[in-house]
Amino acid sequence: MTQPIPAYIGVGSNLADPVRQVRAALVALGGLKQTRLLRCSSLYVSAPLGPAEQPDYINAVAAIATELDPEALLTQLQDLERAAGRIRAPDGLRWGPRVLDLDLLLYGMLRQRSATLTLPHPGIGQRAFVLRPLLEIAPDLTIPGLSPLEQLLQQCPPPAARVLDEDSH
Ligand code: A4P
Ligand code: MG
Repeated sequence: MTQPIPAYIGVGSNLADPVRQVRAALVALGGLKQTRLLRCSSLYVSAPLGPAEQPDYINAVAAIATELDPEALLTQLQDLERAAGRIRAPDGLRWGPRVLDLDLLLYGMLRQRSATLTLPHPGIGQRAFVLRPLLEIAPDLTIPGLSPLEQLLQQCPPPAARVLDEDSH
């Protein structure tokens, strides 16, 4: 019996009713095999990072405890993306619009760089739409190799991220 590892998943969507997509993805994370959902952040709204002519994003972060190894977890996340209708074109626009994006932000304290998986996720330290929800659910979290969350957020370039007013949805 392997020891469950705490991991953090970044959830993002800017197509096909993004609020619904993100909520459904958070539920789906709770259904992954050998995995327990520990915490979910609020939903956050931000302007797109990357090409500007696409809708705003809804983002959230989930904390899980998993017995899956990192590669198996990534495969499960990609299965959920596919199930949500995401089509990953081989020549797809970098940072283009998507129905659902699930990034493995952190897997315990693991640091690795392989063809398929970089940990911590390379964007984690410069994205308010990741740092704000992380700070909400895990304020004391240490990201291997990086400054404390609060400090990263203070130095973070645009786009800014704000909590979604859930009453309006
Ligand atoms: N990969 C390597 N490491 C990881 C990891 N830690 N987690 C590989 C997930 N995937 C990882 O990802 C491309 C490849 O990265 C995968 O095959 C996997 O093996 P992808 O999801 O197919 O492509 P992508 O998401 O389009 O590319 P990229 O560069 O990962 O984009 P990001 O970093 O996910 O950014 N603006 C706002 N406001 N909010 C957003 O959420 N998201 C993006 C996408 C752009 N702009 C955004 C947002
Ligand atoms: Mg991605």
